[in-house]
Amino acid sequence: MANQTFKIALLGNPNTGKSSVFNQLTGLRQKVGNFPGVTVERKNGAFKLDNNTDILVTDFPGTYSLFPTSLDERIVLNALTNKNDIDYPDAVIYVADVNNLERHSLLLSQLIDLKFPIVLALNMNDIAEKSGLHIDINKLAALYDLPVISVNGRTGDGLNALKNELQKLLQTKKSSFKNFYNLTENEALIAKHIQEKIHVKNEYAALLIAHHVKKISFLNAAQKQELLNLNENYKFNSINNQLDEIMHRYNQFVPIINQTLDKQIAIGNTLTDKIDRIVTHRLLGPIIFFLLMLFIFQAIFTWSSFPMDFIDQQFSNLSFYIQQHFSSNLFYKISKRRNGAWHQWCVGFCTTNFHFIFIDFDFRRSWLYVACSFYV
Ligand SMILES: Nc1nc2c(ncn2[C@@H]2O[C@H](COP(=O)(O)OP(=O)(O)OP(=O)(O)O)[C@@H](O)[C@H]2O)c(=O)[nH]1
Ligand SMILES: [Mg+2]
Repeated sequence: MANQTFKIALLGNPNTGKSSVFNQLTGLRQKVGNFPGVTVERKNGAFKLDNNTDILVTDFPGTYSLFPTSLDERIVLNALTNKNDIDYPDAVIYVADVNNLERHSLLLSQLIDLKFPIVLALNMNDIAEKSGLHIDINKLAALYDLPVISVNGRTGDGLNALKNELQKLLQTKKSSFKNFYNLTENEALIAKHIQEKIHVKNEYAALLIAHHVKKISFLNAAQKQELLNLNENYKFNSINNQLDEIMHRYNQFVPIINQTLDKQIAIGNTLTDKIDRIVTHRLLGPIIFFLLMLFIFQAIFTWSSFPMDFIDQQFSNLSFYIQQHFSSNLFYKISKRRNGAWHQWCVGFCTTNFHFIFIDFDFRRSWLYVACSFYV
């Protein structure tokens, strides 16, 4: 049987552990290059799922959404909306930090609407365990209609299960039945035009192209102008529509995540949660705030005078000492040959500079007073 090769994209928000999972999958066998035409690093690697299945995996830059605000995000958008892109994936491993699942679901919901076959890898479970966070993975898998696997990017736990799910996914090519965003009438009309004009199969991909015409690198100048005219004809307000879409997506996935979260987590049991509960208490909070302010006020206006006076005193002593004893030291002996001019200059230099230091101290103290009075 001939070998099959599939392209896999590792996608997710920044810092979710994509590169760690990439290293675990490829055993650090990676080729580092740049995305075409830009200097953003591109990591490609390869591994075998079995004797007949080769995987080429691309570790994409961290992305918050497919509404790009940075070059990194623009790269991801371009790769995922263009079937001819060298990195266009057959399937996606979506790496999400299980501790921030809500925030990390925005991009996931967009990928689901692009109808990629996706396996969701929930990472950072060790941290979740410590904070008592528990997610019902089966329920999440059922509600998102995706395979969901717990992994640990550092230790490699769960990676075999992830590979098994990936293998099944590549055979079935099944994407989630879920649809997180239904296009408005106007958006659907624009998307339809774009689908016909530049042969885009997926409706949501066409909408993304309408939103970001100028940022899409695979369109030529004439195509861009044509799509910009189309947007104008339909009075397409991209920014407002993006905001509405984000709100709509949150309304869809937040209830799903709430259903899969263990109730204990909603209450919060970490040390930070406990401190938060005390300092934000309706009665205790203002009292703690007042005591804290009193402490700072006291520290600045009363207690600080002890070290300040001490330092002032030490500098005065030093200055006095130099003036008293200078005539017998080496400087004096050297300067005697120059009719005392050198000695006088040294004494002058020391005294003016000590004064300068004192002024500086005073200045700092005054500055502190001004800052504190302003703050209080
Ligand atoms: N505790 C814990 N830390 C992890 C885990 N996986 C990854 N990390 C750490 O998380 C940090 C970020 O990991 P990366 O693999 O660089 O994350 P990334 O998603 O590639 O980050 P970007 O490329 O910047 O988007 C690193 O310090 C990892 O060691 C995990 O399962 N548990
Ligand atoms: Mg990375």
